[in-house]
Amino acid sequence: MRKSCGDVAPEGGRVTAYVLFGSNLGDRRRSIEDGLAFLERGGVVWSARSSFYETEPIGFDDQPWFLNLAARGSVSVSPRALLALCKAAEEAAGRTGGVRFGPRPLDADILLYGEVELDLPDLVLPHPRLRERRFALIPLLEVEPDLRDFRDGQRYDAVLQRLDEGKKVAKSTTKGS
Ligand code: PH2
Ligand code: MG
Ligand code: MG
Repeated sequence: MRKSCGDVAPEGGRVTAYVLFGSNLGDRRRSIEDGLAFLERGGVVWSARSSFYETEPIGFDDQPWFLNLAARGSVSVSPRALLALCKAAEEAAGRTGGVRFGPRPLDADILLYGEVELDLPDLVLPHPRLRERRFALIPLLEVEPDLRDFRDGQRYDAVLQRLDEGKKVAKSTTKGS
């Protein structure tokens, strides 16, 4: 399914979407768990989630490390409605704007929404930086090892292997925040 309008909900069916959660302020694990639960209450049915990963910050170096986690869910709402849900989850976690790429208690980014391509001011799908970021590709591949970019058929694991972005990403071993 490829549509250019972010307002269209799947007709009668559901779409598989992948969401990346990130947090580098406060109780990071709690914020991500709460984010997952918030989207679930909004109708997302999660079917898989990755481990938590400790990840070196990108874009704005002088900030704490992130926890990142990717999850696969089935959704019945449009891309825009899913984005609104993600924003509401971020606000519920206490996020109030802040620096672009800077610290935040919760970030929930739609990586993929079925095979939809979108280029709206506030929502680009597939996520425009997915192929450049180890902190997104590694958790995504844990959930879906054989995933390919539907636009060119390239395997995301091959994209990851070629990437020399160099920032550290490691499975989190601690139970704390
Ligand atoms: N998110 C950003 C900017 N930088 N770095 C890491 N490691 N993980 C993130 O989720 C992240 C980031 C903007 O959303
Ligand atoms: Mg983000
Ligand atoms: Mg975001």
